[in-house]
Amino acid sequence: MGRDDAAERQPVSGRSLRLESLEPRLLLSGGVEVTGVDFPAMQVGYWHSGNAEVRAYDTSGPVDIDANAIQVTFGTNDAVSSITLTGTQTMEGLGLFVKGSSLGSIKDSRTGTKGDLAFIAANCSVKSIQINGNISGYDINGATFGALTLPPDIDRDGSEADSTAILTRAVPTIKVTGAVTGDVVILGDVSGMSLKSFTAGSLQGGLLTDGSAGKVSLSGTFGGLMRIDGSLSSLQIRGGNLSGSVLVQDVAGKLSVAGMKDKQTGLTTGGDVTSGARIYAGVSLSGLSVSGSMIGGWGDEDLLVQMCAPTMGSISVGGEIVNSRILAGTDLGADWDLGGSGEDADVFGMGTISKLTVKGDVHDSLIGAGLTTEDDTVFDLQWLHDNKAFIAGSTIKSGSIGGSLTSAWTDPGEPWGVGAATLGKGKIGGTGMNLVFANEDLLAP
Ligand SMILES: [Ca+2]
Ligand SMILES: [Ca+2]
Repeated sequence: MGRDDAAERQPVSGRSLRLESLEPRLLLSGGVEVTGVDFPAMQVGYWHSGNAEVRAYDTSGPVDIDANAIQVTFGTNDAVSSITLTGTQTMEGLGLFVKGSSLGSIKDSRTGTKGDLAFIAANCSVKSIQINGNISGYDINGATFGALTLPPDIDRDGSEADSTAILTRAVPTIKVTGAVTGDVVILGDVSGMSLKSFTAGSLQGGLLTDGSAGKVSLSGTFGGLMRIDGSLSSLQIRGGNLSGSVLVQDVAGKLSVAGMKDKQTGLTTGGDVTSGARIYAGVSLSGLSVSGSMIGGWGDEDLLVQMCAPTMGSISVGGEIVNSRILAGTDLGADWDLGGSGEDADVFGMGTISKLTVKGDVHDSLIGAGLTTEDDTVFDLQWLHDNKAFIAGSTIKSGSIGGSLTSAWTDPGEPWGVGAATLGKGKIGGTGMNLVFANEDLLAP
C-alpha cells in the first residue's frame, strides 16, 4: 500500500461511482504509468472506496472498453455493493478484479451484441454473479492486481498456465447464460458452503470448491474436472454428455445426465456418460440418472467409465452399460485401478447399491458392492465360490437389466458381471434370472 494508493483514495462510500476511466489511447502510447498494476493487460477502469477497489481490464483486441458503461457502487466497511455492466458496447475481453470485504452482485445489463468476458476475480465473498453471454477465461495464475497477488496455481491442478473464468470466495449464486471456458474456483471455509448454486450454458473448464456446493446445472457436455471438497446437493447435465470427472469428497446428491430432444428433427443430443468419465463420492451418492447410455472405451483403464462410492442409491440408465465399472465400497484410489500406493492405494470396504435399473444390455462391465481382491492385481472371480470376492454385508438390494448381461472378455483378469455378498431380487432380460456374478466360466452363452 504505497503513498500513491493512499493519495488516490477518496471517501465515496454508499454512492455510485463512474470515475477514472483511462483513455486507451494514452495507455497504448506507453507514456502513462498506471499505479500498482502488474497484470499484463490494459487496465481500463479503476474505482475505489476505503480499502475496497474494482479494476477493469481489456484483455483482447484493441483496448476499447469504455469504463463509463461499468457502474460500481460501494457500501460501508470496504464492501463493494454492486458492479453493473451497461450500455451497448460488447465489452469483449473484459476482466474484472475486485478487492474488498465483500461483493454484493455483478449484474449484466448490456444491450446488443455481448462479447465474451475474460474473467471475474474477487478476493472476497460474493453474493451473486449474473452474466449474459460467455466467459472465456484468462490466465491469471500468479497475477498481481495492485497490492494483491493471486496464487500461482489457482485451481491447484498442477498447471500454472490454465485459464480461470471465475475466482471468488464463498458463497455465490452464479448464473452464466453462455459457455464458461475457464475454471470456476470458489475458495472458502472448508467446513461450510462454498457455492450456493451454479448455472451455466456449458462449463468447459473445471469447477473447484473448498467447501460444499449446492445445485449445479449445466447444459452441454461437461468434460472437465469438478472437485467438490465437501458435499454436492445436485448436478444436472442437460443436452450434453458427462465425459469428465465429478469428484465429491463427502455426500453427492442426485446426479443426472439427460439428453435433449430437438422438437423439429426429433434427434436427441447428449444424455450419455462417455469414455473416461469418473464419478466419485467419499461418503455416498444419492442417485444417478442417465437418460442415454454409459459407454466407456476398451483397451485401457483410463477409457472406462468408472463410478465409486461406499453407498449408492438408485442407479438408472436408459440405454446400455458398456466398458464400465460401478463399484460400491471399493475405492481404487487416484489411479482408478487396482494396486498402487499413496494416493493410488486401494481401499476395500462394505458397499451398498439400493437399486440398479438398466433398460438395455450390460456388456463388458463390472458392477459390484463390496468387491475385493485376493492379490491386488485382479478382481479374480474364480475364487467367488469360497466367498472371498465380496466384503460381508455388502448388498445390491434390487436390480433389473432389460437386455442381457454379456461379455466378449475371455481373460479371467477382466471380470465382468453384477454381484455383491448379498443380492436382493433381480431380473435379467425379463427371464427372471437372478443377478449373478458372471465370469466366462460361470455364465457361458
Ligand atoms: Ca491450474
Ligand atoms: Ca489404485
